[in-house]
Amino acid sequence: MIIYIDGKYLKDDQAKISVFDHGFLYGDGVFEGIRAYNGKIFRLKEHLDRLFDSAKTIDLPSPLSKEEMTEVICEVLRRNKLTNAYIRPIISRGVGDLGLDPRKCPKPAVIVIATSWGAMYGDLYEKGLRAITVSVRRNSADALPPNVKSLNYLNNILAKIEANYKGGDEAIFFDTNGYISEGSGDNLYIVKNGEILTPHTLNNLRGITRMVLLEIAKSLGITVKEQNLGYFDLYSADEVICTGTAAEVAPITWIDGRTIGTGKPGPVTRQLMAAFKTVTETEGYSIYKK
Ligand code: PXG
Repeated sequence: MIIYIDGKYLKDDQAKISVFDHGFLYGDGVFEGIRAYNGKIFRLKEHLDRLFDSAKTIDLPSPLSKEEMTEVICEVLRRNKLTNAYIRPIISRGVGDLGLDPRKCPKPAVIVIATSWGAMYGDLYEKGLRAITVSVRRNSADALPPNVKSLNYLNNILAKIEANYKGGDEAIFFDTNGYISEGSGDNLYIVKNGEILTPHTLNNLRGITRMVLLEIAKSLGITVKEQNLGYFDLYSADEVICTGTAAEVAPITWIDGRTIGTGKPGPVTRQLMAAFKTVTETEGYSIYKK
């Protein structure tokens, strides 16, 4: 595997960062998770926009422009001969001292890893996922905004740990006000009476897959409402869906012991899954065209 680090394309056993890198010491940095399908990178512009917006929010200047980052990502994919891939660009604060002051880190680091990765949930796209609402709350927007895709994912990892030991495939977060926020690595939707209801995006990550799902719903003539949602909406939903670059579009059919709807992926979910597949198969930024 070939990995990009700060201007060099290195074999994975050579690709190393310093123990003084603040991405490692403090989770001080940002990242993206992007997929490529059939030699085309899906929604690359949107992912790079979010990466740079996350970096801006934590006052981290990117050593590469978006154009340069695009070229590096394509080069990593080409060097690894990948056509279907999961791509992980990272901008870290870089090497500093043991203090947390970012002014001691003169040179942010850029890393790009790419690997082949198929469907995340295997047969659960047919069976549906079991989800657990977790007691840990999503980081509040006035502390570390969930909109920042930062290298500090401990909040999400705590949720995943809780879902794991309670026997869930995925966690469902509430925010500190008791409103539904998102999954540990995906956005959430409820289908009720043929309409899609989904939380506003102040208490979750502004998912690129979410953006695509809402576009698809619009094109299919399905009404989407962005609103606050609670336990009641979740348990009494006809269908529950989660979306993310890793998860893609996946049905949730069981939450905290309640069967959701019929207990099988519902008609709206199936329609959206099929339409999403078509979109990922048709559009994207060509890796190999030059
Ligand atoms: N919320 C959170 C907290 C995420 O991390 C999403 C929503 C969905 O966003 P996109 O833009 O991908 O539709 C994410 C992204 C994993 C994994 O291994 C998942 C993500 C990122 C990195 C790893 O499960 N999801």
